[in-house]
Amino acid sequence: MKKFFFLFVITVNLLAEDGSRLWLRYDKISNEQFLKSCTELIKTCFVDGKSETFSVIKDELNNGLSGLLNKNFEFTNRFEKNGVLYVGVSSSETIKEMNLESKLSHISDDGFLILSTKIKNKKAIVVTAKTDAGVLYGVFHFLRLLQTQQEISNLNVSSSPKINLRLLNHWDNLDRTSERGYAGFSIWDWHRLPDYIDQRYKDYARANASIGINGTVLTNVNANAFILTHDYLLKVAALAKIFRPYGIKVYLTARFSAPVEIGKLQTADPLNDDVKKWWKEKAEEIYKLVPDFGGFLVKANSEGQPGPQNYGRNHAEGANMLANAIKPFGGIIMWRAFVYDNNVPQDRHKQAYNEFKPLDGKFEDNVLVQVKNGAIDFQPREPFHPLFGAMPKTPLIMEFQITQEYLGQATHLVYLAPMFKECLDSDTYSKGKSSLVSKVVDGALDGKTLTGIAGVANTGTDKNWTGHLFGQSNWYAFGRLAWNHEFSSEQIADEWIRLTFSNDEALVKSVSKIMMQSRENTVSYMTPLGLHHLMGWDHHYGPAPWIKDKPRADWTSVYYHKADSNGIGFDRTSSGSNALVQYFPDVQKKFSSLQTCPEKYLLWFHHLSWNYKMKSGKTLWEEICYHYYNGVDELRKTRSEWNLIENKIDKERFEHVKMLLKIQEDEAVWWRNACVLYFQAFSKKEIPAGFEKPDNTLDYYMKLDFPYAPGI
Ligand code: GCW
Repeated sequence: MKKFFFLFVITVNLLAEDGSRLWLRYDKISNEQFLKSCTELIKTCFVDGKSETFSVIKDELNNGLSGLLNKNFEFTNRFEKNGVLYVGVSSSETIKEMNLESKLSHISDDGFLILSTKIKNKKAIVVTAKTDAGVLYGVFHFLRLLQTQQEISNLNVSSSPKINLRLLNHWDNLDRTSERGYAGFSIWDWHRLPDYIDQRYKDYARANASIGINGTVLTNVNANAFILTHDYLLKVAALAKIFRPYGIKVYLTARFSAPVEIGKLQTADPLNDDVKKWWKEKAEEIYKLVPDFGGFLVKANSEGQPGPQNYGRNHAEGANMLANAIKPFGGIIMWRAFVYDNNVPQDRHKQAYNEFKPLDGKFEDNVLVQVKNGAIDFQPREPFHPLFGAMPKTPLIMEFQITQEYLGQATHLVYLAPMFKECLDSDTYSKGKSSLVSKVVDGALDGKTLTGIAGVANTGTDKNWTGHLFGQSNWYAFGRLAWNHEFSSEQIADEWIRLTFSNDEALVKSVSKIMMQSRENTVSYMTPLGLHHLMGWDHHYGPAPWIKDKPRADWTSVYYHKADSNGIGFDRTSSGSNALVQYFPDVQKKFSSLQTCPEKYLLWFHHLSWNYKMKSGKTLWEEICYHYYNGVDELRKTRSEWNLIENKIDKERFEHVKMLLKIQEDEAVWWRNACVLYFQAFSKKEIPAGFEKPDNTLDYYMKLDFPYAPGI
C-alpha cells in the first residue's frame, strides 16, 4: 500500500502541469497516422558536429524525438537504412556532396534549410545551415513541425531571420527585483553566481533559442554601475558561458556616470580623456572575460538617468564615446531614444524626435538608436513613433514591451502580436507609399545590415515563467516576429496553441478566438478611441484618469486626456501641440483630418466636443461609453469560450487561466466604471440607456489605493 502511494505521488509530480515546459513539451504525437509516418521517416538520427552547440542539438533531438515518437531514440553515423535525419553544417562532407550551393546562397548565417532527400541512395531528411546556431534553429523548427503535426514527407524549407539582433531586454535589478516584472523575481541569482548555476539559465537559453532570440540584455536600463565591477563581470561571464552554445550573446546596460561611481573619476564627461580611457579599459576587461560580449544598452538623460547632457554634450557625443571604446572588440551600442523632460515646454510626444532627428548621420557605425514603438510609452494602443523613417542614416532598433506594464500586468490575458504587427505594418511614407516601419527596422528601406529588435522581457522566477500562462504567447510571438515580421498574428497564435495545449481543432479554434480579440478588447475597456496613459500613479495598475498635480505634469493622466466640460482628447494638430508635423506629409494629412484620422487614434490627435458625431452616428460621449461597456461584454464571452475547453486540457492550467479571467473581468468592470464615471463628471451626460449602472461611486474608485502593487 505504501509503495503504491509513493508511486502515485511520483506520477502526479511528473505530470504537474505548471506551465514550466512552455511550448517545448514534446508529448507523444496524438494522431496515430501521423505518428506512424514520422516513425517511418525518422528511424535514426545522424548529428554531425562536435561543438558545444552540437551537444545542445543532440540533447534537444534526443529529448524531442523520444518524446514525440514515444521511443528510445537511437543515433547513428552512417546511412545504412532509409529514414536518417541528418543534421550538420553546410561545410560538412555530407552536405558538400549534395550540391546545395544554390539553396545555401539564399540563406543568411542564422538561416537554415530542411529538405527531404536521398543520401547514399537512402531516404533522408537533412537539416543544415552555415553556422552551428543556424542548425540549432533548424532543429527547433523541425521539432515544431512534428509538434504541430505538419506533413514531413516532402520537405523543402528555407528560412532566414529578417532582423539580425533579436534581443530580450531585462529590466532586472541586482537585488533581483524586476522593474515592471509581474512574474516573481529576476531569474538572475547574482548573489550565488558565478559558482552556482541554476538549471533555469539553461532552460531560459533553450526557450529563447527555440524562437530565434540571439541576445539578452541582463540588466535594467535604469542602470546600476555595480554590474561593471570585476566581481559582477565574473558573474556575467558565467551566464555568457551558459548561453553561448545556444547562440545567445549577453549585453549589459551602462550607467553613464559609472566612471564617477565606480571609477573614482571626478567626471563622466564623454569628451574627457580620462573618461574615454576608463571606458576603453573597462571594455578590455569585459572582453577578456566575455570574448563575444554583445555591447551596451544605454538610457541617458531620461527619467533621472545621468547622461552626456549633464556635461553639455549631446546624445551622439555620449554614444560615440562608448562606441569607440567597444569598437575594437566588435561590440555595439544601443542608445535609447526614450527621452523626455518635464522642464521642456513641449508635448512629450515631440521630444525624442526633436532631440534625435538632428543627430541622424552623426553616430558611429556601431551605434543603433533604440526607439519604442510609439512616442509616449507602451500604451495599449499608440500610433507608430515618428522617428521611424526619419533617421535614414542611423540603424533603429524597435523596442517593444512584452511585459504588460500598461496592459493588465500578469492578470490580464492580452495577446500582443496584433499590437506588434499594427506598428510594424504602419506606413511611414518616408520614401513614398509602402515605407513600412518593418522595412525601416529590417534595414530593407535604407539598405542597412546592422538591424535589431528588442522586447522588454516578461520572464521571472514564477514556475510558468511569465505569471499568466498566456504571457508565454507574447514571449513566443515576439521571437517569431523578430525572426519574420511577415508572419501573421493568427499563424503565430495557431502555432503557440498547438505547441502549448494540443492539436485538437476545436480547442485551437476557441483559444485562437480568445487570443485574437484580446488586445482590441483590452483597448476598449482601458483606453478606447486614442485615449492614453490613464493608469494608476507610478505602478500603472488599474484606472486613474483623475491623476493630476504631481511633481511632473507628463506623469499625470490629465496631461493626456485633457477632458473638460467642452470635450476630450489631446490636440496634436497645428491648432494644438502640432506633434503631427513630425510625421511625413501623407501621414500628417491622414491623421490631421477628422475625415481620415482612424477613429482608433482620434483622441490621440484631436480634442473634440462630447457631442462630436462619430461614424457610427453616436456622439463621442456615447461612443466612449459603448467601448467601455463592449470591452466588458466581450470579456464575459471570453470567459464562456474558455469554459468550452475544460475537458480538452489539464485541470491545472485550465483553472489557472479561469481564475485569472475572472480577475480580468472584475478589473475590466473597474476600468469601465471608473473611467465612465470620471468622464461623466465633465460631459454631464447620462450613461446611455440599456447599460448597467456602475455599482460604486467615483469617489469610491478614487480612494482605492495599492501601495504594494507589483513591478516597481
Ligand atoms: O515605461 C516606462 C516605465 C519605467 C521604465 C521606462 C523606460 C525602465 O514606467 O519603469 O524604466 O519606461 O522605458 O525607461
